[in-house]
Amino acid sequence: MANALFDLTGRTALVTGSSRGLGLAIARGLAEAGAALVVNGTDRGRTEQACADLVAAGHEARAMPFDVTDEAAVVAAFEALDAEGVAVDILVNNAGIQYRKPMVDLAAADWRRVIETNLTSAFLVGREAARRMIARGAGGKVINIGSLTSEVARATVAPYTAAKGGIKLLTRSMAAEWAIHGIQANAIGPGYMVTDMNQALIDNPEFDAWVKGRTPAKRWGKPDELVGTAVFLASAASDYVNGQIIYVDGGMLAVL
Ligand code: GCO
Repeated sequence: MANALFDLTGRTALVTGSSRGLGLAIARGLAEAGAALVVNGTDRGRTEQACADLVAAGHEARAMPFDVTDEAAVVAAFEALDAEGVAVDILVNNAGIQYRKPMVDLAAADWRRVIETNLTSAFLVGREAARRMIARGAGGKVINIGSLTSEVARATVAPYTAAKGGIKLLTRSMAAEWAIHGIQANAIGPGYMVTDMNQALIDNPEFDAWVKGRTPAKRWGKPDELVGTAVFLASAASDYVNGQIIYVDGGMLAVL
């Protein structure tokens, strides 16, 4: 019974930004739970390599490189999947960038770039996926990737924080509109994870010490530690869970 509840066999998952980092770890975990994967990234070579690695590991996967901030590219990608008969049952809106600068020094163009990549893309891709999930009448799963900054702010990452705060309430908006169609929209809030995006922080002795001191687990998280929550939210085990954000943060948000 337990295995069937978490079994993704026969489902297809699109994970945006899955050519590396958290997205790739989540894509690999969903594949290991039985899902067929649509791997996405802006870099064609890296996306195709990540896809090839999944196939070499015995999983079903296809590469679909497109810019999640480009509405026309998003629509075209879903139309290409339609043409191939590929129905996205599980969408993970993971694509995101970081840009660290005090707001007084921040260019409007950089603000917009982060908001577009980290928040607007989740709307654009979510809209296309939900249109098709609703038309099919078979429900679906949307998992948005938030952050500790969906709840609290840190200086010098304002656009990222505003976007991730928006992800939390966009998730609830998706739940409000799509739950009636059997679509469960939820979010995952990773803590400080070991990723390329955070390498500069990891390499900073003061910041590294702060993360380890501030986190009850006294360590950075590993991308694979998001897989269990992702499989739960992608599976039948979460069919009555909607509009929630689950923090995988070693306890950082739970304590002062
Ligand atoms: C930063 C980090 C954070 C983490 C993560 C925490 O500059 O503080 O990049 O944003 O990546 O989002 O949940």
